[in-house]
This record gives sequence, C-alpha cells and structure tokens, in this order.
Amino acid sequence: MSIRIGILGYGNLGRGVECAVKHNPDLELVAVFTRRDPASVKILTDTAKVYHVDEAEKMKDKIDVLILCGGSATDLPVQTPKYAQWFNVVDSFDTHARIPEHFANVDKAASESNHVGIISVGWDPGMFSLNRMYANAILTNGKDYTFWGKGVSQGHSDAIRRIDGVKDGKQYTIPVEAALEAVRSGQNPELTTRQKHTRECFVVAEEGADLARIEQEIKTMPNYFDEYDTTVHFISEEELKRDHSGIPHGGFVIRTGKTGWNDENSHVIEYSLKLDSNPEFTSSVIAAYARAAYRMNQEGQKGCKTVFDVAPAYLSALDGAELRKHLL
Ligand code: API
Repeated sequence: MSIRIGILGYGNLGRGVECAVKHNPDLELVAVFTRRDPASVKILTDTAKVYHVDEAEKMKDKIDVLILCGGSATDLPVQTPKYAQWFNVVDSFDTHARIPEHFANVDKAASESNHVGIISVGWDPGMFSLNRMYANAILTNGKDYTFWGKGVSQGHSDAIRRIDGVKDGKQYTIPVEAALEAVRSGQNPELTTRQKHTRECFVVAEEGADLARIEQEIKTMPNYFDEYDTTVHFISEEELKRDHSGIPHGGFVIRTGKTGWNDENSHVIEYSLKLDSNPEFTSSVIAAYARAAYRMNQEGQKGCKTVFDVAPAYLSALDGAELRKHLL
C-alpha cells in the first residue's frame, strides 16, 4: 500500500512536490488543498482532487502525510502547528532565526495529537544542515563556511512579495567570489554575513506604490536582508516575465579542519549543489522526509523532528538489506 500524500498550497513548491511524488512509486498524491477557488486550480495528477483548505480537517483519515507548501514569513508559523493536530506534517520553514520557536509550537501540537511533524526540510535548512552537522562531528577542530548561489532564494522572494505595494519579485543571492576563493585556498578567513553574500532584488511594484518605502522595507527586513548589502531594482511585470532563467540555486557547505598532535594535517569537507530548479529539488528532499514521517509515526514516534532526528534509512524506499547490499 502506498503512502497517501496531501499537499497544502499549490505554488512553485506545491507543484514541485506533486512532481516529486510522481517520481516515488511508494507515494501517492490524494489531495491538493488551496485557499483559491478549487475549480480554478488545475493539477497534473488525474488520480488526485483539489479541495478548499477548509476541507482539510475532514480528510484526516484519508491522508498519511500532509506536506505544507506555504511561505515561512506568515503561512507556516500558523499552518504547521494547526495541521499537526490532524496529520503527520512536513514543512520547509526556512527562517533560521525563528526555528526554535517554530519547533516548540509544532512539538506541542504534534505530541498532543500523536503525530510526527518534520520541519525545515529542503536543502538549506535541510541537506546543508546535515552536512554542517556531520562535518562538525568529524572535524571537531575546524571552521565552517556556507555559501549560497548564485541563485533565487524562494524564501527571500516570498518575503519581498509580502510587502505592501509589491506585485511580484525575485531575489538573487550572490556569493562574494573572493571570499569563496579564500576559503577554498585554505586561508581560513573570518567572514561576516555581509562579507560572504550580496542580495539583489527585482521588484514589480503596484501602480502608484511608494517605491522609496518599499526599497527601505526590503533593505531593513530582519532575518532576511538587514545583515546584507542589498540592491533593489524596480522592473515591469513584462521584464520579470522575460527572465527565463527559471529558479536556479545551489551552493557549498565547506568545513576545513586539522588533525594530528600538532595540527599538522589539514582536511577539507565540501558538499556542493548545482540546482536548475530550487523548488523541484526542495520538493524532492521533502518527498523523502514525508516517507520518513510516515514510517516514524507508524513505529510510534510523535512530536516535532528536524533532519537531525531522522535516521538516514527512513528516507529511502529501499529496505535495510537492499541498502546494506547496494549502498553501504
Ligand atoms: C539563500 C539561501 C538559500 C535558501 C534556500 C531555500 C529557499 O539566501 O539563497 O528559500 O530557496 N538562504 N530555503
């Protein structure tokens, strides 16, 4: 029997999850929930149906894992604890600074209802976090570096779009090449947030909107832009549409460290991602963690989990014997 999946929110991420489910034969999409008029939302899976979000609770016995595909700025802080009352849930909450409070809220709801809620799944937070953790556990005497991009951060783009007077927007994260080179060449530099990346925003404003105010709100937005040098370009809707670069992203997690009685040997651990589609890759990670959420809950686990709490074997469709034979 396949694991029955629901998707709540059908934007870039929701569509990506639908596609990822198709690539995982043990998962089956049952329902997509939307805030829009369900008749106006066309999905590509003919065996699944679109419902209004208000119908979700009624479907609690028909769905094994509900994947929450809303934004981190305002949707997920409310939705993940709310839906954990009725479902095992997975989200991709990516406001790093607010993860502790989000964890506490989801943990309370999921523990009370005997569900598993896996939060902050994707690549950063997510696969990058795991690689930072493995590298830290192994090279205890060393330094960590995370570089993103060049690419489109969905979290930052979503945050821009929520500003009053903004119709649409796209945010590029740009690594500072000289800083990346200094790390790679083993100089172990001390780098501030500002020295590692710049952020470039392309914004379509509503007619008559106060552009100076929008620019100011972007540049001073806590957790998203205030610690970076940010440039804001106002462009037309047509210009944004003409940008066919898609939603690429990626980056590097690097840890350099030393071993030996006199620190005489150096090591570099590097994990790198080059992604054509940020949302489709994020969704593929989420699909694997949805499988884990279901299995962990079947085994009696409950409460909030992060990628750190999920044993790797839970992610794979292969069983233990197959994993040992082929991948160990
Ligand atoms: C950035 C990184 C990567 C974000 C990855 C993912 C997203 O600023 O580009 O929102 O796309 N924080 N959380």
